[in-house]
Amino acid sequence: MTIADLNQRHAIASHIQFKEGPGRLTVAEIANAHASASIALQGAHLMTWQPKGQEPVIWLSKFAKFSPGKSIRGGVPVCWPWFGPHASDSKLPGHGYARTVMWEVLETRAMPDGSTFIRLGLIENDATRAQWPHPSSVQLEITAGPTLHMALITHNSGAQSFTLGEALHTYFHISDVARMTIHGLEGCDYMDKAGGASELRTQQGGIVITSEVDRVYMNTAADCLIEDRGLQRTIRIAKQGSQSTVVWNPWTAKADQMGDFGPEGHRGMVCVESANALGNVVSVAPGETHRMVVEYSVEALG
Ligand code: TA6
Repeated sequence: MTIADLNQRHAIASHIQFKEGPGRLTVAEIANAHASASIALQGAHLMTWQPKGQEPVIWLSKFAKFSPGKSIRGGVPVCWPWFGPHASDSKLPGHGYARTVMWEVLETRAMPDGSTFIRLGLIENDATRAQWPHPSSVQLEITAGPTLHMALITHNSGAQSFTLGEALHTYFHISDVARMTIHGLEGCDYMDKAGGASELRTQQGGIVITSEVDRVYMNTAADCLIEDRGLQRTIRIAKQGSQSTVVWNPWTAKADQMGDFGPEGHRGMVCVESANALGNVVSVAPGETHRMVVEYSVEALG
């Protein structure tokens, strides 16, 4: 569908319109009374969300690369239908294929509270079915307003159960990693993957980051709070349908190696990802619909 067709069918004045973005990617631009946001149709990739009167809440690298089939550094990459490396085929893309294929706009709506709603669906093709031979569909619902609400909805339309790994791999904007503490995971067991390790540990106290952190916290449905002393704000991450929370900061060496963080770019971000990964992967029965939902909000520092 051309951008003109998208606007003809789905644009809503004072809410949402469609434009050609960087790398000629088609982008939905949301601007309403409460917030602004932008979403690349490739990967249904939310790139920005900024409530009125707030600093951006979602981090997007100034050095992100925008090109067809390439994952964008920052925003909310959709990891689906597996998280991390594929269980048996290392040739398949890390974190699944959903974030690098085209999604279509299924619906847009102006919400009664002034927020903007958009629903997108992944467009399957022979290449995706070759990687994931399970009759299924996946949609992402986004409501952008004073909070950001996202629902990743998987339906099993086949006759066999399948095992699903998933994450909303969200990059949050912070003042500086040295002025930030993450609460909500105290006492939680996690798989520590930093430096390529795989060590089972238990979280003691809040999370303070002073080197590479790559942790999959398991069996937790808890809200997380990113306490940012620099911006004098707390970002609340509430979730449903997710039993894993991933916390990641690549630190200097890994960020430099990845090449799209920019100098010291890692200092302004932290990933807190709502997921179902490792032992928390989900079995979806025939005919079942599984929803993983997050809601992000900003509060004054308590
Ligand atoms: O969620 C953390 C993680 O799995 C890290 O191990 C790192 O690979 C990160 O995701 C980013 O992966 P990407 O494929 O987006 O560069």
